[in-house]
Amino acid sequence: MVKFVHMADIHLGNKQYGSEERQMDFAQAFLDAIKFAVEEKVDFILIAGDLFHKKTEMDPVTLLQARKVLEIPKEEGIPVIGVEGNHDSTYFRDSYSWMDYLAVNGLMINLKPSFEDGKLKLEEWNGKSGAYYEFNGIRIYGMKYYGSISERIIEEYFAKMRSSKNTIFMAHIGVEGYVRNMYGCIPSAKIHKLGRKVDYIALGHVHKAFVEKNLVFNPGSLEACDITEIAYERGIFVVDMENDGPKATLKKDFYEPRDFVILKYRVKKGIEGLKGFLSSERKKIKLKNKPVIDLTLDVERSLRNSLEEDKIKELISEYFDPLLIRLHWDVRDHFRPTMLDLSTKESIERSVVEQLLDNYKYGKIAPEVLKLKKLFSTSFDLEMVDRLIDDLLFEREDAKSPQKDSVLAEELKDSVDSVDGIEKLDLGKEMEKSESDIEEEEVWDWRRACDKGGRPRKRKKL
Ligand SMILES: [Mn+2]
Repeated sequence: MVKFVHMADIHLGNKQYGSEERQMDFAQAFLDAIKFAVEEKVDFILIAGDLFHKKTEMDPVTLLQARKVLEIPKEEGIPVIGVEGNHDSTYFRDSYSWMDYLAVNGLMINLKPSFEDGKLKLEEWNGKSGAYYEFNGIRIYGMKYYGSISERIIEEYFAKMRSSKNTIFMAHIGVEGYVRNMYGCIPSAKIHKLGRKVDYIALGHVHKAFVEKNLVFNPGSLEACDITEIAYERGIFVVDMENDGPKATLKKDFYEPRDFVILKYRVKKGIEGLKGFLSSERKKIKLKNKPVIDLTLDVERSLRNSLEEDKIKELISEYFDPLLIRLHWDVRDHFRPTMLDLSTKESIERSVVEQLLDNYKYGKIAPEVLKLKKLFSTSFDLEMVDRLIDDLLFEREDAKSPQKDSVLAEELKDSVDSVDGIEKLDLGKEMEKSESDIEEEEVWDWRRACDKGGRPRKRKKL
């Protein structure tokens, strides 16, 4: 019998609200989860994506946190097997990720497929790369985040995976219906189809725990990455792989998550009323640690200026001893705004969005953003739209990085072209070369560290 722990969405390096303490929280949660797994004497640990919060800017503290924690299972000889999430890598381009870095340093196994002539290949982990890993007869397939083409890639996995007992499929992908933001999610049935070939589907991406038919398992994030996630159930799965299927338990008590208190107060007179409100709210809540206080003040414009933020924060501190305070103002006017007709509304919206994007030098994508906004305004949920826009900006920021030079061009082209159906990037000057000009050459090349299958690079003869 094999025993393992399945976790996901660690988000190391998430300096939430600019707070270093919050960054520590995320690392503490990871440390406690890993320590718990080691104490449980598991055979291996699965991390189903989003180990890190940011795919590019790595800071020394975050890297140290990852290394220090992963050294614990390494010393115990417990393999940590992961896949990259949308926060760990870009899916439209095959670049070296921080999880690759950890893999090269022997701290984890980072599973992903390779592509040859546009065909997906599932190869065994060779110490550097591979799409599956074998442990005592258990085979674990890993699929990194593929965004909008996930459904297609899953089909290819399905076609190529072995069909036998004791098979695990791990991927960073969401199942539709659990959270309002469906970005990166696919219909449940598409995932369940894999059940014909595998016994345990280890997912990550949706920050809320769920289980479907003792087959699909999603543990949720370790910490709340967003105020909307506070009420979600989350944890890590402890799983015994038995002959009649997996026996999984969602564990939550290995770690004490940060407390959040969300308050909304309508200011009627002045600060006096707020005192009473905070005092009575404080009595209602049991706190385990210094909380994040999120207070929205609903106030009429005429009263707004009489309220000083510092005073309010002082009051909150008195009652809650918070880690940090988030104040939001909901300022109302006496008069009702005139109703605008639809086209005026649209043009105002357009100029606001354009201006906003221009501030970040993203003016060019304003039409796309507006399109998205319009698309989603039909099933209207502003928060979901905003998160989508956020994701869009994130991808763009990544694409802007100055790596598109000639050295990487060839490699980039390989990886982009290999997955047909993805929009092809125009990489400019296609190098003219005949077969005879190219020879396989052993060169010391840092890129070989993550070269799939350790194939030698092809180099042009001088
Ligand atoms: Mn995540």
